[in-house]
Amino acid sequence: MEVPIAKSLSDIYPQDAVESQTRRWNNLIKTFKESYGKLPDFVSRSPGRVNIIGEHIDYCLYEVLPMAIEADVLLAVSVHDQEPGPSTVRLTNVHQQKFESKEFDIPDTGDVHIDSSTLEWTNYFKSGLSGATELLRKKRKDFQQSVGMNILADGTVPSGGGLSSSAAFVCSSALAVMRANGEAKIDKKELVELAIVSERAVGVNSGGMDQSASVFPLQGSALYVSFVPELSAKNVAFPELKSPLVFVIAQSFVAADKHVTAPVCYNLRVVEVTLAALVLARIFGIKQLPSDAGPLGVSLRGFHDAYFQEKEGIKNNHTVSKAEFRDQLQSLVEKIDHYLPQEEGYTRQQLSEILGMSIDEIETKYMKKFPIRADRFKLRQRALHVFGEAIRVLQFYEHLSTNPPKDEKENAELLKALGALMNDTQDSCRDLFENSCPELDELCQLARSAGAYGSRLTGAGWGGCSVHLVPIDKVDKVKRKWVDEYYLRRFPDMTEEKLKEAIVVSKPGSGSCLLEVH
Ligand code: NG1
Ligand code: MG
Repeated sequence: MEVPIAKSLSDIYPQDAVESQTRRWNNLIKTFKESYGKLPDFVSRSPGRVNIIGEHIDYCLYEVLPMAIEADVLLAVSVHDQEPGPSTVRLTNVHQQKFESKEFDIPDTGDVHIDSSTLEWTNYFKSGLSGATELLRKKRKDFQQSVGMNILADGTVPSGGGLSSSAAFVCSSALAVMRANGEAKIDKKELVELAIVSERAVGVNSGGMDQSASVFPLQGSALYVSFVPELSAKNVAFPELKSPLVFVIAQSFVAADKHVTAPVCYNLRVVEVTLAALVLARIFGIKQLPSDAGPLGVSLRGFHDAYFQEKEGIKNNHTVSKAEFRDQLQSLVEKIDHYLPQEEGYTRQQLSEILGMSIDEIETKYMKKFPIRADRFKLRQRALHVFGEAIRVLQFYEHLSTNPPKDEKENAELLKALGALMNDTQDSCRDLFENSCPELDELCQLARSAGAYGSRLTGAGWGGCSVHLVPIDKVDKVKRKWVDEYYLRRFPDMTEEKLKEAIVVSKPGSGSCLLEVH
């Protein structure tokens, strides 16, 4: 499947957004002309995403269900004709005051140096550029160095907010570099895979959900993303409903940027779920966990598949039915309950005894790649969340795949069932995975009290965004509740502008695309 070339903005945005997006587009083109004295050759676009359900399980290689949102990153680009010597890249941003312009040369080697110790907005472009350069070298034996470019960026995905601003930027950058170097047809899967590798280069070891949800989606559908046996994505259309599914996204405004919380939180969870896989393999006598795409080389999914292969002779566990897979997960939840009873986290010493490895070996193999600080590792809670969450994703998927409700009553029952799964995810994130925070818990409680069917944090958590499934006739009531009892109370001097950014009603949007500029 190729990245489409949009003929007009109504190919990309929902009808009621076309007018405002046209104004934004005209401003982008005008500002580009002012900055670089000519029209851009093309614009590359990649949206942010909201994860509907399936939290912190993508790097465990379990399926997730995100959707693209309207907010996105637009990169207007003009290509330098290739003069000999280093090619220059100029980057400016429509939000001049926030993101200062940058210029850098791509050396003759074509290699791009990324200093991921600084939180430079252009690092995301550089990571997309280095990923695309690598892919182009694979595709063309003589490819060495990308052409130079003049770029104007306009991003509307709030950063550090759990809506994958980073993935949107990396994907739109990689797409721009591929197009600037003459790739007419760009395969979506190749683009996602290069974006996943690129984003890891800027220091966050993401699972791959964000990049998939930014590139693959078709308008009006959610995306069922699978990571085994390899990355794949399937559009899942929402059923035609009398009262449509409205997802409302609310910012907590608690800064959850993973570059800040990562050493303490996000990457610690990656270590904990990896250790859980290793310990479970040991407990159930699985000699060798298969190495897989997990950020640290093994995953709970890898343990899951190895367990059923060894205990029930299921050679290729990727071919079992969703119902059978769910039963397997349910049986794993019961096993954890019994075999991983320790509530307080496991110490390095205990891990060393269970795994038969020295503490030094465990640290070198699993705690060096991403710096973490912890004395105990809560294997039980993290594994219970992951297996339970994988079950909820399957249940949510099944609800979406049943035939559409035939009357209001069935319609409401479907929305209630979807919402209940989202509420269960929030409870599991709060109590087992411990990646919520009081502000997110409050936003969820307020929304439910005002009529939301389901409310949960979305993205990494520890702040950032929440997502709510709200009956269309309750949206205003939910917004009012938040403004009165959350935003104005916690941020009394919040401007109207900021409030507008706080709450976003989002319909399932379309993924990456290119736009020609005439
Ligand atoms: P956010 O916080 O939206 O960037 C992060 C990861 C995802 C996934 C979610 C938790 C990155 C770039 N993305 O999403 O892969 O693990 O947390 O489900 O780290
Ligand atoms: Mg991100």
